[in-house]
Amino acid sequence: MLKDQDRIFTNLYGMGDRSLKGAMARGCWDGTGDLIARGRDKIIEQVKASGLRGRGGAGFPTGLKWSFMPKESDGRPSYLVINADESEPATCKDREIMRHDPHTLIEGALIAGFAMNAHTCYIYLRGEYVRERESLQAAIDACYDAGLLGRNAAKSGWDFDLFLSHGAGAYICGEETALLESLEGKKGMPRMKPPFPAGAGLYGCPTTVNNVESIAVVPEILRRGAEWFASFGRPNNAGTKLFGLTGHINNPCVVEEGMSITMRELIEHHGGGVRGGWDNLKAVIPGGASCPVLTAEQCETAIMDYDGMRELKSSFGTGCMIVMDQSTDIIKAIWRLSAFFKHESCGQCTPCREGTGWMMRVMERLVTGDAEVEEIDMLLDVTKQVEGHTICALGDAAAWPIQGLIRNFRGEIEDRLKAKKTGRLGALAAE
Ligand code: L3W
Ligand code: SF4
Repeated sequence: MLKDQDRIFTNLYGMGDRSLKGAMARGCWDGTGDLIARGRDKIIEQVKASGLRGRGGAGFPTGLKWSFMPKESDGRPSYLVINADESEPATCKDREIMRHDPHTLIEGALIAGFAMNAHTCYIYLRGEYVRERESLQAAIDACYDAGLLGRNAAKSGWDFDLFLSHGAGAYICGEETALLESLEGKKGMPRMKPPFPAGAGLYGCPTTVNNVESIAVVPEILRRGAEWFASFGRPNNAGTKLFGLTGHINNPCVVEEGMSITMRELIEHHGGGVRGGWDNLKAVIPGGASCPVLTAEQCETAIMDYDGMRELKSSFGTGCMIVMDQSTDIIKAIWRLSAFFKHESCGQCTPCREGTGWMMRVMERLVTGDAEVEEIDMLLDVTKQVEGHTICALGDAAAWPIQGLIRNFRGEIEDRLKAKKTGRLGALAAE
């Protein structure tokens, strides 16, 4: 278990004064100018050495991403964009940072902006995050008043402006290039990659898009040292991490722990256990709607990190899980995700626009038991036609949960279809 003194996010251990004064009392903004004085290369080197990987879902190495930005300006400005469009079902970890610890994010933005030669940063907020906007805006205003933002920010010699931009409720705007389109005032539709944002991002200029948590941990990494951060978790899976626990557990929460903690430890120690006890566990979606669902047996020893989830043919995603007990209709639960992805598809590429609808409709027939058994493989085939054939990851995200369901719960699907044929479906539901 992580010790309190190793937790970065203060709200989790009861020191939640979010004012600038409160943040400073906790060590935030302490010697920020000195951290920046270490220089661009040194900062990026330390972020690389810390092993920090992007906390938004893809886990791309943060220091490496920063190093893609041009060191010198070619006449175009560079931008830092913080992805606060936290819309993944069951994911609400960044919300905690913005509500309770906005200064960790703002200080991180200044340091990251300097490291990437960016004088301007935009934080793109999920449309529903009204209270978070208020909390962040109050913190930003306080920073401007105190000279921590604006000209010669925090006496670092670096001019740095930070603006909030509020989304309008579209999930797809969390995809980094759709987000950039939306920031530019256009419809939030993903762009083809490459070019990656580091080459041509906001207004065609070099841009790095990072998740809130990825940026907010940076000041502490620099203060305490890359080795300190890297000491948590396994190699390739380093650091402390915000985990979200939702669903059929006794104590839904967001908690900071070291990476590579076991799923069982998280659920039992922080989540207060599965409703009805561990033996009542049926399945867990480990890190966001796109992450294939795991069986109770897999969860027994599952390690919550990138490699642990990959070994189970799932993914770590945002680290925010949905726990489901035996009362769950797992086919219906995954159908619900299919309906979500169909609704959120931006519709610009055919495999996703048409495929999400097809997948949802076949899933619907599996839920009611009206499909033929052969349709299970047909559905699997449709997911393969969508996966990897779309502009952005939403197509993959829609395919993976269905693949996980078929891989891990095929027997349950087949039982339902057979039960419908033999008229036993109603009886089964009552069992
Ligand atoms: C330069 C290269 N940059 C990659 C950059 C790229 C991006 C980052 C990761 O999807 C996933 C998605 C969701 N040169 C580069 C390069 N980059 N190669 O690295 O890129 P990528 O394409 O691997 O992922 P992505 O498009 O960012 C994110 C999954 O996360 N997810 C989470 C979703 C929701 C939230 C939320 O609500 N907070 O994050 C959960 O699983 O499905 O697969 O910056 O530019 N050669
Ligand atoms: Fe839009 Fe779906 Fe294509 Fe992504 S995969 S660009 S959401 S249609």
